[in-house]
Amino acid sequence: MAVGVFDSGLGGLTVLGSLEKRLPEVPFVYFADSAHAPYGVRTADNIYDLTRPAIERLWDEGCDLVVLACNTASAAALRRMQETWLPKDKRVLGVFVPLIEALTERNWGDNSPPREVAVSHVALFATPATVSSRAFQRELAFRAIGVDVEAQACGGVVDAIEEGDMILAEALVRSHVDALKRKMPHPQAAILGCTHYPLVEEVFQDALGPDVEVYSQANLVAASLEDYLKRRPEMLGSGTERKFLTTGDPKRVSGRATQFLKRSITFEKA
Ligand code: DGN
Repeated sequence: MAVGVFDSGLGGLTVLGSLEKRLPEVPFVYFADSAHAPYGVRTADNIYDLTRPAIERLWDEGCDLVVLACNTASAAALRRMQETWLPKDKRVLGVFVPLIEALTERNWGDNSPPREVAVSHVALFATPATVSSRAFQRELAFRAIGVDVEAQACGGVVDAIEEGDMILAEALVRSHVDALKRKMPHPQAAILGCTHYPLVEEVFQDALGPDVEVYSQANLVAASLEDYLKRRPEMLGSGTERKFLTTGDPKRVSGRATQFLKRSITFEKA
């Protein structure tokens, strides 16, 4: 049984890269809904309607466990799926809870530094759909009481990355960080709430300055999946199978993916 990894496009590859490092003996099937990317400007209903068939396609590949390596889909569709649709023998995990847990642990965990240095001003960077869903802010308010969150919807960044236009992506990141700083001049931490953003993490860090702790998802999600699989060994397959599916043009998507993961990746038509 392979683990399915889903994103609207290439961003989930940042999560897949960390999953492969941490769980090299687990087979993975990656699904990129490139024909419909970006999801960040779509309505919640539309995102739900697109995410469902993608998950079903991963079930057809034998993936009873699917990681939604997409904050936009996790924010817009995951809870509704879990409440109304998912059969008992299937699991779909989202990506933002591990991040929020890391922040909560940082402030209140056993190994955390003393409370005086707790992080209380947090910047959240995510797609317009994730920001307007308020899913992050809701989870943070619920788990990390006393943390002040300022969200910045980063329009255009995912599109620029999908197009491979890293100069535009960098310029957009800098302007979104400036916009955030006008609302919250001194954030102590920043959450990169989109799986595409680790591809421009250095730009975020540079624009925010060295004193801001940047929380990026890929490693946190991989650690959380490893933990989950230890508790649910029946969901753990073995083998090193890697399969890459896309609803877009496989040749074009393979080219971009190869560039991002820095190894040869071949996508097939989903
Ligand atoms: N990587 C997706 C996320 O984490 O939200 C981007 C979604 C999109 O298509 N804009």
